[in-house]
Amino acid sequence: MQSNANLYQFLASGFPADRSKVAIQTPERQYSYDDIDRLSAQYAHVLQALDVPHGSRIAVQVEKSPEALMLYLAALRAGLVYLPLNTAYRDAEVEYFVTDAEPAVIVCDPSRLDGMQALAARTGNATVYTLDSQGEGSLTDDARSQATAFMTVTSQPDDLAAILYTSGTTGRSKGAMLSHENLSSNAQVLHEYWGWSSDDVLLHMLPIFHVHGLFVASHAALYAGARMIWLPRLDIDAALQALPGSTVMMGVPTYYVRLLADPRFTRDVCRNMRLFISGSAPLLADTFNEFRERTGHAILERYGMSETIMLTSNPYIEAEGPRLAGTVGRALPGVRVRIVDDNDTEVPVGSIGHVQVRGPNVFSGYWRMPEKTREEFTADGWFRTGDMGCKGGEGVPDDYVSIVGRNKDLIISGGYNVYPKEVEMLIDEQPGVFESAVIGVPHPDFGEAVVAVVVPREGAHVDPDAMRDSLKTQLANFKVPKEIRVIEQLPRNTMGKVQKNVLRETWSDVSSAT
Ligand code: MCA
Ligand code: AMP
Repeated sequence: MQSNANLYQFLASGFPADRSKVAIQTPERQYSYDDIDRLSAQYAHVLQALDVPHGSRIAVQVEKSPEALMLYLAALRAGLVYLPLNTAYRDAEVEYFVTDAEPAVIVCDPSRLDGMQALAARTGNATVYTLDSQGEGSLTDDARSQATAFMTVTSQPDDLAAILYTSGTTGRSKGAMLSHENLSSNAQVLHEYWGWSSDDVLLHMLPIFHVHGLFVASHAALYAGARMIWLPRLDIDAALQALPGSTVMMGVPTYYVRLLADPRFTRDVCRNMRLFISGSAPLLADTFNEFRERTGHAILERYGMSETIMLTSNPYIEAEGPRLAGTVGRALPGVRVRIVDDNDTEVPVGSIGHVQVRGPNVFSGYWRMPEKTREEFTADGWFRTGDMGCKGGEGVPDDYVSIVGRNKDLIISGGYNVYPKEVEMLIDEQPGVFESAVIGVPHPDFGEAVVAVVVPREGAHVDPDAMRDSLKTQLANFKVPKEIRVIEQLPRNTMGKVQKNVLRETWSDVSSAT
């Protein structure tokens, strides 16, 4: 018999023998592993009935719900390529993704149906369904009458499972193409490395339109046959209630900062926890230390990207080494990480250089961007992450990686990526603007906050409040600058390049007030 590399098949191989076991528990109801199998089958039938070619894309912009997860699993089962979209994206942003990916199916919140149907008609006539935060909508309506068994289609290891858009330095988003094998190999490695078992209870509060919440968290729990306590978003009151019954939590650093800010978050609340994992942005040593003092737990920091899923992790098992603040640990089994100079030559331990990686988890390229793909891989097949890092260093084992900066102009705010170029291009189109620079400055809650520095045209007046209001209609809210400062000219070096480091130093305290 031909073996099936379909990611759903892989995940389902970890489902518990007793399928009546609870897989997902929300404040309102619970879903067993049987429910997962049956509901994803029903959605898969709806998708299959559309009779679109294997590998067609399905773009999904919906609120987090268990049904949204079933839809993702259904897309895998039906052989479609899943394209999750942040619910904060505005129409103009969504239009770009839909135009670029040409999905055959779009699923959106009912509130966006009219706009999405018009967009579908303009860009190629995708079939549009709705799914709301309660799991209701036209998709579920159609699914109800479908059979509850579905023969998952056969996929090859290299077949695409998902495309994740990650913004580009030119302001144009790139779709990272992830295969069934990229995702299943990483899930398998994390399962073993982080010691997952069917006894685990994962507190799942992350959004499911990014790698962290969708792939790292959900895959780990499903493949372990574990239970997920499923909250629609980070909610500290709900988290404090759920933590005593949980064993694992994942979050971006802001999640840990907010937990620590609440005096009710105590060692006792964490009494059944075995693991807190942080990623997507740097975890401050202060947060790591305060967390350990308060709870007795050393947060495990790991590092990854949309293009690669997870790359490195601090050790889970104490005997394998300490969890060190400021480092992202060792390359995961099967993953290779090297630190190189500008000529792609490896630098000595302790020296800073470009982080390059390879492994079965690394994507095959950017959707319809062969040139960009070639640029981002070295001749000998290593992927250029755009991060700067080093191995080892003072008091750090030689094989631990630390991320010390970025070669790409990128701001990470509350775990969301903001590419300054995209925001600058929009600001520069605003009335009265001559030029602008967008920078990230330290922020106590979001890690970094977006700040714009704007130079008006001669004689023109720029109103920062009006500009923010205008930007809010075109950009996802987390990309809108928290502060807009008007200045006479941007600092430039002798080559004429804007000195963002100078701007960052000048404006580093502006966001403390926001
Ligand atoms: C919300 N706001 C933000 C952010 N989120 N501003 C900056 N950065 C943010 N991340 C703004 C809104 O615009 C709004 O402002 C105000 O904050 C309140 O919005 P609200 O929705 O209530 O915020 P929240 O619910 O408190 O959300 C904050 C959050 C959320 C919980 C930190 O952003 C979040 O869940 N982040 C996780 C992101 C994530 O999953 N990243 C993983 C990427 P206004 O009122 O002015 O509109 S995967 C990845 O990076 C890689 C591969 C990896 O390694 O994992
Ligand atoms: P994304 O485009 O969402 O895939 O973001 C990937 C980027 O997030 C990486 O290239 C890093 O710059 C950053 N990142 C992820 N995890 C960490 C971490 N633990 N520490 C520092 N940066 C991180």
